[in-house]
Amino acid sequence: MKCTVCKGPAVIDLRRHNANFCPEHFTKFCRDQVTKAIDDHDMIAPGQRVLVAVSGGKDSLALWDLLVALGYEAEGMTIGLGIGDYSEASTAAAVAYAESRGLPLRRIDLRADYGYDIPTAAAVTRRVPCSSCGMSKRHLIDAAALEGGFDVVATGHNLDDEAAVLLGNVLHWQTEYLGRQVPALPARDGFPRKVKPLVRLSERETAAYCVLRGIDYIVEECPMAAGNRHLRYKEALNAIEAGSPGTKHAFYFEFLAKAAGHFQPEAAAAQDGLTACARCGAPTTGEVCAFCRLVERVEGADPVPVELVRSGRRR
Ligand code: Q46
Ligand code: ZN
Ligand code: ZN
Repeated sequence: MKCTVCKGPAVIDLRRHNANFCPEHFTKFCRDQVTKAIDDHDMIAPGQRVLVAVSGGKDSLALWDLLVALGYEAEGMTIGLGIGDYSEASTAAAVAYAESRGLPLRRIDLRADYGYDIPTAAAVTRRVPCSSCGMSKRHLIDAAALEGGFDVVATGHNLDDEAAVLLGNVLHWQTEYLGRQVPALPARDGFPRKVKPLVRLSERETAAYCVLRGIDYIVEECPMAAGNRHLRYKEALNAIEAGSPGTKHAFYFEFLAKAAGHFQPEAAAAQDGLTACARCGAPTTGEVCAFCRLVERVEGADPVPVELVRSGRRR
């Protein structure tokens, strides 16, 4: 297998691009794809400060590395979710990367700073862990970005993630979510600008990028995700992609080009009438935001071990 660019030995084949790359040209390919995503969707202007949401997985570490390589001033932020060994290993990977590259990393720990963790929140609220987890992460990253004066928040969602979320939103015709499923969400009262610079890269590509760049990422997936709908949608799309390379890319980018705009008025309307949370000032539809209500409910509850939540015994 030869590199499509230099004819040297290739280390990866990308069927949807009908190309093979050596390490040097694959790294360049990744940078070019991120540059194109940033340019096409006006994600980050030169000189803007970026807060990168870092989990310690391949996507967020590849994103941080790519943004720094492209010359952006990108600071990391990681949140200790308290999901047993998985969270410890995630934080360790984020810290190790930041230290090895001399990059600034902000750290929050849900248990130490807010008195709860995700398994306990899931058990007390009797909802799937990803519900309180996603909400907590969004709230804390938004708040940190605004407090720290960042221009934009960047997250490591890749093409596989976005295509799977799109499939879920289409299967259930979640029109409000469809209107918000864009790679660059503008800042609005109380919300920072949010961008997804990896939307043109697949998860196989972000993993290969990390290996070639010597980035140690946490390989295990979150134990709370096992068997969830998002993973089933990914598997379904992978099966289609295997027979027709490029399908995921077409599904997502043709949606952006031809359909997303139709749903935006509905998404915008859902944001009307937001006021500031009486406790923390974050935008909310009620008097107190969902994060403050969650903290009030779960703070001080006896910690629930990960295994109990995973096995469903507390749900
Ligand atoms: S960390 Fe949190 Fe994810 Fe784990 S509990 Fe769900 S949302 S799966 S990206
Ligand atoms: Zn090459
Ligand atoms: Zn609040």
